[in-house]
Amino acid sequence: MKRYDIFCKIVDNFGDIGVCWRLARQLHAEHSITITLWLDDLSVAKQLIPTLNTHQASQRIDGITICHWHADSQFNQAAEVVIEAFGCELPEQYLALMQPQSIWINLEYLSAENWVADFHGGNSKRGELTRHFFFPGFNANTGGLIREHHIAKSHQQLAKSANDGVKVSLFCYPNAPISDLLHAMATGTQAIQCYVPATSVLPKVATFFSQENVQAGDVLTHQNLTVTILPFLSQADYDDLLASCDINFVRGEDSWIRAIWAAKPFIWQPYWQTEDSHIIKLNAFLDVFYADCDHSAKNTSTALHYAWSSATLPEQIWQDYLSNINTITDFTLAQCSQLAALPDLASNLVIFIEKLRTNKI
Ligand code: TRH
Repeated sequence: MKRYDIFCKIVDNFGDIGVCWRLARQLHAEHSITITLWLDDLSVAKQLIPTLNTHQASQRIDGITICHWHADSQFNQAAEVVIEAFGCELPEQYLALMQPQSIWINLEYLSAENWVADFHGGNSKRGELTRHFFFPGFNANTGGLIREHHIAKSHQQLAKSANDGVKVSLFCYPNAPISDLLHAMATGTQAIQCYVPATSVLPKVATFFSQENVQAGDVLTHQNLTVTILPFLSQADYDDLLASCDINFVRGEDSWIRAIWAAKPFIWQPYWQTEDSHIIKLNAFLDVFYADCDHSAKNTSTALHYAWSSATLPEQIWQDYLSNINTITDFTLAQCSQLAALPDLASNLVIFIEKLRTNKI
């Protein structure tokens, strides 16, 4: 059995663990690879993996060995393949155990920008070791997108809910114009059921409903809008929420990709970066994803994305989006199928590693 070690530092938010956990499970389940996932923050991870025991230094979940990685961690042996997630910096003692033939991969962040294809597969030397850069991306010249093999089929099987209004899930950074969106939903002509997993946006939701605070289990109504506060869900339950809603507000990296596979209209909020780098990422994605979309549906999707990444969201932009929702729904489904025809990230990674192992790159 092949063995990979994955190192994941939870910098902030949930994306680092979200991507690493998904990748670890897929490499194990679909490629029969023995995975040890080294995690520096078990309590954040527990929110996505509820069965995780935060007091245990090492444990096995879904066939993955999860180890707590901390400043005093001691390593006896390095795996043949080491995946460093998002430049998290491998421990010095572990690096010292690695050999020149060790396969060291740095898994990079996802972006739809053109430069990604040029940098994917590049490498740099560190002493005798070589660090290879593996970039996720939206075309065949990149590492691809994380997608489990069962995904498309399981979503096709989901029955469309009838007559209970437009179902929306809301996961975003607190700086999004949340009150504006809730206001637009409340005053629109269509009934909206909005599901909000408990994250840092709850104070904003509470303020909109003139409450001191809101919590999981609360159902709040204003005009045509009903908001249901959910607990923070396990990753599997969150995936199901995306698949069962009509429109998904997502953010960061992992929920963004997952919204694509849910094959429902979605609005992505990139993680805020200095010098408007996140807007460059947003532009690149909108250009790639909506390139072949009907003019009006494209304009309204683009307008909603830009407003959602700014301080204000004019009511009309949301109404225009809803007016185009059937076209956007059909288009998103078609895009999902097209992207799902490309090889997935885990398979690309395994092939890349095999080529390195046999000196074919
Ligand atoms: O949490 P994020 O904002 O993570 C981000 C990105 O990864 C970004 O690239 C990075 O720079 C920054 O963190 C530090 O969003 P993301 O990537 O969507 O990760 C959220 C994960 O949490 C995803 O795997 C889905 C999961 N999740 C649940 O498991 N349950 C929930 O209830 C919700 C709302 C999310």
